[in-house]
Amino acid sequence: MKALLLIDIQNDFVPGGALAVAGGDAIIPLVNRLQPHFGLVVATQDWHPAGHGSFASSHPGRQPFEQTELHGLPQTLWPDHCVQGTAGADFHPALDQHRIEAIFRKGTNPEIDSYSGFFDNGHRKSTGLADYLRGRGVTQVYLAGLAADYCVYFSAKDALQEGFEVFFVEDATRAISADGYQQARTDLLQRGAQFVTVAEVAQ
Ligand code: VGL
Ligand code: ZN
Repeated sequence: MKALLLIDIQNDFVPGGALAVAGGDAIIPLVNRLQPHFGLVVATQDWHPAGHGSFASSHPGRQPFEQTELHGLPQTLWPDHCVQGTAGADFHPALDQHRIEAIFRKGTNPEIDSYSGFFDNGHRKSTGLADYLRGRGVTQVYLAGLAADYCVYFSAKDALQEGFEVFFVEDATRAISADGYQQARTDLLQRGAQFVTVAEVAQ
């Protein structure tokens, strides 16, 4: 059984949003085309409280995209984004939501960031996504969404570690940094992920 994981397709990650990924809105028609080809569609949602520790605004004198440490973990500082209950945290209005059976929220703990849909960045707390997928008989996980070099990448890595066969739907993602994405891609290939296109999946 194969599942489609839609990672963080939220207003703040598309052009006009607080942490816009270039071309992020271009994936939405592709993602909608993919959905009917899966027995299960699950979404994740970046869902930060105001004042989250990953926000540059929580660290006086620091700017977005600088590197720092947050409670012992390396942390990129981000613009305020995906604040719980704001329009920026909503799914993009063009995303077809009627097949999404479950939504896993992450990033709620102000003291730790959470890129993966499975675990926080310290691998301390599980969201329950892996057990949910296993409970539904899923063995193959296809990933699409934003951003390719952060939340999609970390979700793919955890999916592999959890024993799923992983397919990265490359044209249904966009990256924050092209260099970062090349490193992520190389790492995922070494770990055994497969890279596929929408046309290959939706036929
Ligand atoms: C993301 C940075 C911070 C993502 C979330 O969804 O890729 N990136 N929070
Ligand atoms: Zn975030």
